[in-house]
Amino acid sequence: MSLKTTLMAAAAVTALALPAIAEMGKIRIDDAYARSATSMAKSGAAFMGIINHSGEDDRLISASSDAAARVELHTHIEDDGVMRMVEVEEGFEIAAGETILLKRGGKHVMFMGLTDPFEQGEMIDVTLTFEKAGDVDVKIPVDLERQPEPGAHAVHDHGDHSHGHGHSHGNHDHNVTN
Ligand SMILES: [Cu+2]
Repeated sequence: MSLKTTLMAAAAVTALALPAIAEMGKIRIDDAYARSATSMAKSGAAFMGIINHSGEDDRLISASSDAAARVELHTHIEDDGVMRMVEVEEGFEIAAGETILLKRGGKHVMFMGLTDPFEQGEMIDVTLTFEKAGDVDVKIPVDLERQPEPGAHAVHDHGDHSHGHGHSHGNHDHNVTN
């Protein structure tokens, strides 16, 4: 190859590569959806994949939305054999090039004090704030019909505890994510 064609080939590659880089955000949100347990629920949750395309480790540190009075980052922990959700104040770390999954029975974005009940097909505007990438605005569709992914700790769903044990279910609010 002559020097001239080499330079032209290099220029062509650069011209092709630049728009792709410009379009590719450092953070990509994949397959997001939001739900609440019932149409009367005062709280809901959102689930998604978060892909860190940047070359550096990042961290989702907070989320905000007009859809609820408070938006928190939560996960589930097992406490005495019972799954319980807790706020994760340090947020969710996403190593460079890695993907984390927010899913039923695990990490999630929690909406507390819904402005309006979630309605099927409605879009929720959410701002995810990352330590390095900054604010990422996402529109998250409400999907009340979606079933938990396989392996999403369905065994910890408390639905079948209501069969004849007669104990109180007063703290079942956390089931909203299951
Ligand atoms: Cu929660």
